[in-house]
Amino acid sequence: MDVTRRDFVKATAIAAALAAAGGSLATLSGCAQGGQSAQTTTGESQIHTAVCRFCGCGCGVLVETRDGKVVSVTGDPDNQSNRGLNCIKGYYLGKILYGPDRLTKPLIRDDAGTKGTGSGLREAEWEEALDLVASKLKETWKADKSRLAFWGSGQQPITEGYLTAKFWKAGLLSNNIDPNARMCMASAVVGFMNVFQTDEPAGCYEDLDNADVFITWGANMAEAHPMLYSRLTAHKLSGDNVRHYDLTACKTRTSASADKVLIFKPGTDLAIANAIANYLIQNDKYDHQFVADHLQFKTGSENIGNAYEDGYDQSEQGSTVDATTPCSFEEYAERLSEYTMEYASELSGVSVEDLTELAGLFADPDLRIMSLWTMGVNQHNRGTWMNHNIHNLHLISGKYGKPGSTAFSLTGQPSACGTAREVGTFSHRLPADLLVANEDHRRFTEAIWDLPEGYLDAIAKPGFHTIKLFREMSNGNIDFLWSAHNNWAQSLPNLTRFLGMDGEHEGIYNTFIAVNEVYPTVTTDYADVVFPVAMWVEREGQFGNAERRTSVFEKAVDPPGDAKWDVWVLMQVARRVLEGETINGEDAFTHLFGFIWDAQADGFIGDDREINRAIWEEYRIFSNPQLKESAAAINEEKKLKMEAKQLAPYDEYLTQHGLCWPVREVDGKWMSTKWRFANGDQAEGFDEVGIAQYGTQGLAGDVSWYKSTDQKPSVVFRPYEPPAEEPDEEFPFWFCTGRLLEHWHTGSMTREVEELNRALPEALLYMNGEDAAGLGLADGDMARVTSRHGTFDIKVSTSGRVDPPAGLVFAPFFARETMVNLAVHDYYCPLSKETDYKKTCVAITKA
Ligand SMILES: Nc1nc2c(c(=O)[nH]1)N[C@H]1C(S)=C(S)[C@@H](COP(=O)(O)OP(=O)(O)OC[C@H]3O[C@@H](n4cnc5c(=O)[nH]c(N)nc54)[C@H](O)[C@@H]3O)O[C@H]1N2
Ligand SMILES: Nc1nc2c(c(=O)[nH]1)N[C@H]1C(S)=C(S)[C@@H](COP(=O)(O)OP(=O)(O)OC[C@H]3O[C@@H](n4cnc5c(=O)[nH]c(N)nc54)[C@H](O)[C@@H]3O)O[C@H]1N2
Ligand code: SF4
Ligand SMILES: [Mo]
Repeated sequence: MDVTRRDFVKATAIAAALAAAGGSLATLSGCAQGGQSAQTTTGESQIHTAVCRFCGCGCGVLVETRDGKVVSVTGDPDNQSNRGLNCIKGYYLGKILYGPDRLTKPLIRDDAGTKGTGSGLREAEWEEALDLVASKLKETWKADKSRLAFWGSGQQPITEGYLTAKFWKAGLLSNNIDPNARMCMASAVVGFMNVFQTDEPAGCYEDLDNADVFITWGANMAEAHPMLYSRLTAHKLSGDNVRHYDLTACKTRTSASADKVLIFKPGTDLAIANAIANYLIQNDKYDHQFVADHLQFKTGSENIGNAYEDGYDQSEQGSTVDATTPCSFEEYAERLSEYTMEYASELSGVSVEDLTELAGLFADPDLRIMSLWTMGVNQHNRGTWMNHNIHNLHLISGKYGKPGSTAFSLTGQPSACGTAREVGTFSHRLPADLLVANEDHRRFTEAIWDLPEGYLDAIAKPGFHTIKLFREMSNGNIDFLWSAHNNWAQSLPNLTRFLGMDGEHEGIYNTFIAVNEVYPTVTTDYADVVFPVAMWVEREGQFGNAERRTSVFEKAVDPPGDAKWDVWVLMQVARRVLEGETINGEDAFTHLFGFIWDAQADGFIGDDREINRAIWEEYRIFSNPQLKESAAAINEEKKLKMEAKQLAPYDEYLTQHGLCWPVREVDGKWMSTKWRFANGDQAEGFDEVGIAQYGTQGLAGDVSWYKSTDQKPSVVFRPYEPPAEEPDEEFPFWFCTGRLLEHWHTGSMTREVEELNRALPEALLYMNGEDAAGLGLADGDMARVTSRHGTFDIKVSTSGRVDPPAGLVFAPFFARETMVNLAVHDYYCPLSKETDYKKTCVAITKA
């Protein structure tokens, strides 16, 4: 929907102010191609509402188009997540569409021997490329369903993820589908499931405006969540003694705003959180009322080892890691008691004084504390446990579900929360938090998808999680792989193995690989077929951000050349693969997708808006919590009578510029929920409609947290256990990897934007000055970084943009010429199966 010119001028003014502070305002006059500069065109401009396709902040933006081109992008003042703010990547968003290397024709590799060489792909027509991929998929599917897979993404729009899951799970009856969010949010998800029995981030961005204390637990918000970071610093600067403690393995730009920077040894955050919890209990400073009214306590499996071996998940140790046992508060306290300040200080290197100061904050009942975390906590060999330990602290101190007091898990990708977690693109999930292993959930899903009862029993067992999938591929056990919205050949860990560069695991050369992409990447270098697709606002879609806000981005321009919408590609392949198959006596493809695709005309039944709306309305049926509970009710009433309660009708997201689920209809108006797991009266002084007044199983209007002990949030005792690798003589440095502001992940999009590329042209190894000097390395020297898993060369910097303590080095992973993941190990958290990109041990020499 178009917004008025006045709105746009307002947005531009706000954006200009913010950009001025950052030193730049991107006008996209250079965007237009084909000799048409935006400055010389005379056509009327149009404004479209959209949402940024980069980070999980999920900033709303307004996209200005003229003569079929995007000419500017500014913050959307009416999107309540960012209220007009943006960061530098936001301002240059329009330019990502027009990079010089944009893919516009399907590509086919005739000789698998050319994989990884940077050549060997030829241009082809759609028909040939689609027929080839569909025939390979069908062949594999008919021969052995365990040998095919789809790897998706938290950058896939919601309706696209939903449809992919439906094709893979109901169409192919395969659970071999997993997203890159496995490498990103899985630990947070398992944490939420264990604590709240549902995967629902609790707080919202307004907490940033209300907290007295911010604690970043290894989150580099200044580089990775810039809009939220500016909201944090704005609140801090507003006075009133707002404090920020940056707990981190290395100093980053986020440390700049901190009153205290507490550097801890990697992995010892587990002990720090436990020491604070222990302090609260020992000093009788926990919230007695909150503990008695709302919480249950548990212990879990311990000494769970590390997922080194391919067979770990099936081993006795690996298969029992999820087990928990109820315990009393006293037992929990007893287990915590070894975590004295002295013990935590000895492990972490943070002084007893500083740890006690931190504990004192949680002990003060009047302080509102907001904990924020991202990959430092999730990409952790005990990532799920560390999520628990933060929740535990906030729960026993009663600092939960109150505006300004919350444990806030930041999401990384634009739709990590919205797509990957919501619509069932994980190997163990069905849409809306449902699980393949749960019989009732399968019945419920069958009812919505109109499948015969028992149909989905064929997929009752979870498929391959990401690392299992790529280990199997490298072992030669995957014949067909399709990926979209990711660049796995650069972003996966342990690439020396997965790309067959160890001379041992060369399965990748025997796997038929199809990739949907917008630019050439390392992954397309290994592809047998590349489908060129529409990017961002070249079609309509939706993202769900870190505060559960779903926003729609409208189609603003057409894709270039022969590029097509990912959904079009999916439907074309699905139609070919499902040909001759039936469900309930009807053509299987039409049965599953007839609501958006006309088989006779072989095309969509409507425009982008209509297709998205139709998919959304089907997905929305899954979100009725009442119906989730009882399979019997579902089968009796059947889907036509199901009335979705937690998501709004599609068009509401357009008119309201995004809504946070659970969405409720109050007096005919669809309302966002700001705080989850909150008791109504804790929210006094705040907009009443912003508070979710119900627990997991309850409905809107239920004012208690949870109905029964079973449904109360769980505090689970999780001990400190050491990282998978620790520095030794041979590999004496911690190697931490991550992000910097200007680039997005593997750089495939941001390096196509001249201004961003110029601002940060190369990936550097950030070192402590003394470490560098000790190795005879000066700034600009090439270093060789070697781990037990692989090696790469990189230029050294002691500039301090990331300023590590002695013994730790940091590098970003955006540069394909500097493949840091060749050396990063692939050991994962045994509960979430998320890998630890933060703690590989390496040796460094002059190259
Ligand atoms: N500019 C930009 N922004 C992005 C992205 C991007 O590619 N570019 N990607 C987005 C995505 S998908 C994600 S997931 C986020 C990631 O956002 P972040 O997690 O904030 O960023 P990273 O650079 O991955 O992680 C660096 C942090 O890891 C911490 N760390 C290292 N070891 C440990 C440890 O043992 N324990 C703890 N607790 N912390 C540790 C460090 O202290 C440091 O603060 O960024 C999002 N935003
Ligand atoms: N060393 C190291 N590695 C990491 C991490 C780390 O901290 N350290 N973090 C991990 C994390 S948290 C994440 S989330 C992953 C991210 O890893 P990936 O998701 O694999 O990396 P991206 O570069 O985001 O890849 C997205 C791709 O989608 C393409 N694309 C853009 N628009 C579209 C579209 O509309 N359709 C399709 N089909 N494609 C499109 C882009 O060109 C881009 O190449 O990286 C992981 N890898
Ligand atoms: S990259 Fe993140 S902070 Fe920057 S504009 Fe996009 S969503 Fe907002
Ligand atoms: Mo991520």
